Amino acid sequence: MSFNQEFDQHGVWRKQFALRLKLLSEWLTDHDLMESGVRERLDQLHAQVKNDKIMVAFVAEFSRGKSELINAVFFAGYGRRIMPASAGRTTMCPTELGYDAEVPPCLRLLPIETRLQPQSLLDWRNALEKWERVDLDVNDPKQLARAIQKVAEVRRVTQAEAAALGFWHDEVPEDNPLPGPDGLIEVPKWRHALINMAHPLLKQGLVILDTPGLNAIGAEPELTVSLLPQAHAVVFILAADTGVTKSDLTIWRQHLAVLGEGRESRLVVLNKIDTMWDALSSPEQVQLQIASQRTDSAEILGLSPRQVLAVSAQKGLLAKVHRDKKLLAASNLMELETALGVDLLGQRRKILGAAVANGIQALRSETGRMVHTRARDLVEQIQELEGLRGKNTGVIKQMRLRIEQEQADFDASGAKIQAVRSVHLRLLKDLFAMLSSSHLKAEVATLGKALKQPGIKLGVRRAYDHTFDRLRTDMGKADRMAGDIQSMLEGSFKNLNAEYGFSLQAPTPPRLGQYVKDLDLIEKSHLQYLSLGNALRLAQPEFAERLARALMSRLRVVYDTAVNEVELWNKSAAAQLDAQLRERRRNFSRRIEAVSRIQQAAGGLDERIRELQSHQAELNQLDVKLAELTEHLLAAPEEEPSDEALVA
Ligand SMILES: Nc1nc2c(ncn2[C@@H]2O[C@H](COP(=O)(O)OP(=O)(O)OP(=O)(O)O)[C@@H](O)[C@H]2O)c(=O)[nH]1
Ligand SMILES: [Mg+2]
Repeated sequence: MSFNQEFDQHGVWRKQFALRLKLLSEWLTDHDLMESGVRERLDQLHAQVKNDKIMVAFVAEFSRGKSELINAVFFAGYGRRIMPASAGRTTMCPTELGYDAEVPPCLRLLPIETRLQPQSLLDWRNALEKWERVDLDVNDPKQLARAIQKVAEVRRVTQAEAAALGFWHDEVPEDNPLPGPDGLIEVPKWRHALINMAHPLLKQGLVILDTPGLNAIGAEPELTVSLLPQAHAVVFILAADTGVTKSDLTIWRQHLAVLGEGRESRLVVLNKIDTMWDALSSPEQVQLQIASQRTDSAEILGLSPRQVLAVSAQKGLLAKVHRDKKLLAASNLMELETALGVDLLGQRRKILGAAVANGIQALRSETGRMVHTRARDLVEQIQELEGLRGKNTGVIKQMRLRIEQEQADFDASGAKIQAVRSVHLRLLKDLFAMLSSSHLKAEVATLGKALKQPGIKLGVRRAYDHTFDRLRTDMGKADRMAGDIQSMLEGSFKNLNAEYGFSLQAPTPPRLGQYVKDLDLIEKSHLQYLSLGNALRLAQPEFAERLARALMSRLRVVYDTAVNEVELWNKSAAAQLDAQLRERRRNFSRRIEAVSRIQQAAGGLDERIRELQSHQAELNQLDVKLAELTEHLLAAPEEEPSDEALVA
């Protein structure tokens, strides 16, 4: 299956999931099952599936064909090049293509001069109105391509300006760009570009990241440090005519080799195989040559030849535009699309599917618990009323008094339940403090100071190691704290269940230990900037400052995610207590009401029992329906009867 098809299917599933979730929530509301914990869970599931983005980044030395490959895979439908692709350096700034329904189609550009200001790229993303904006007409491919051409714009500046912007380093002359005859230096005009357009794949949550040849942007740590590690897949591109050059290898080692150890998938593409199509050689000879380039490249990168896909982006684009099947087959582009579709999307779907299945499981048990509480209350009420058959008014009055006494006792013991809640909150406060941004800031402060010291930064590496060790230790501590809270919840819930016949169950605790792995990954991906080879660059205050900021924003994401997880756990526990209290109170008033009706009318007893029995039958059906609706949520889109049929 091609990437496009696979992605479409993923999109269909997500759309149907949202619809099914909506039906389920309506059904829950109709049947009075929409407690706050349940609502919370539903909202979370909805957001999880709706906001799921898949980022594919294209990375390579300049002119290897990143932009051309993006054109061929994603934009051939426009019948022309959309991303500028030409000889020499073309894409000058990282360019992100995605879709946000809230804004009209447009291209947003962040001027390169913003590098002189302290804000991080993440800060700028939260102030999109400050970016330069160009409206896009997606129905006019020519206008579209012309507008996007802007990502190739450059400015000419003095050497001093170039240095301030991070494009000139006196200490590493071999990396510096060549000045023009007038001594001026060409630098990108923009720091970052965001394209918002309603392309079908982007609409379904695909985000494409085109990058400039990495040598040109090595000075922007935020790309390599925060954007690339966040990508779900990175496509690394080589050119068949050059093989693996020294600079290809540098990029691979510095930016991609480390990524593979994370969750992301990597794909290596040997592009421009058409340059080896030689009329004087037989097709077999050409194939052999391509195969040997593949083997050589794979060997240098330390991969198996299977992991290197040989394609021609340019011929693939041409073939798609002209609907030339033979050329398309020769370009091998579809094989790459399959790899992207199966590996990347398949994996992503599995991860999302598993996360969603967990959420649904929790939802099912939370609502199931409510249904069971009600069922048990009904059984007890029926028994209570059965016991009244043939009894005189005195006994009935007695019973009413007893229920009222029980109710009063229960209200009085509210303090006990309150006590559980307050112990829980107190423990949580410590845990939240451990994960707070002020705590994180304090932990990172020493490292920040080491990075800010002027000149060559001695001791940075040590501060770095220590900081990460401490963060890991603290995260481990937080994990144990969460474990303690969970034990406390389990214990008190058990007591309350025994004492009041509740069916409380401690919710699944957050697994904070898993964030230690994220910390490891962040540590590893920044390490290269602290190497001896980078000491001179690190000596520059702007670079060190940017590095510190990029590091902090990555760490913050980890901590924010952890806090969210703890919050959800807390809310689920609190909501359960609330729900059980409410159900119990409702139960008392129902019992009292039943007895008063019987007191008023002699025949009321049988009638009331029959009423309760029919409630019982309804409740059973409710349970069956609930199982059906939740199971249905996870079903693949094609294997289902129409949704209307299910909400009868
Ligand atoms: N013959 C041939 N040329 C290709 C192929 N793919 C790309 N090119 C050409 O190579 C040149 C560079 O392609 P781009 O897509 O601009 O390369 P890039 O990697 O995006 O380069 P930068 O944006 O500068 O980082 C262009 O002239 C493309 O037309 C291919 O498969 N075969
Ligand atoms: Mg490009």
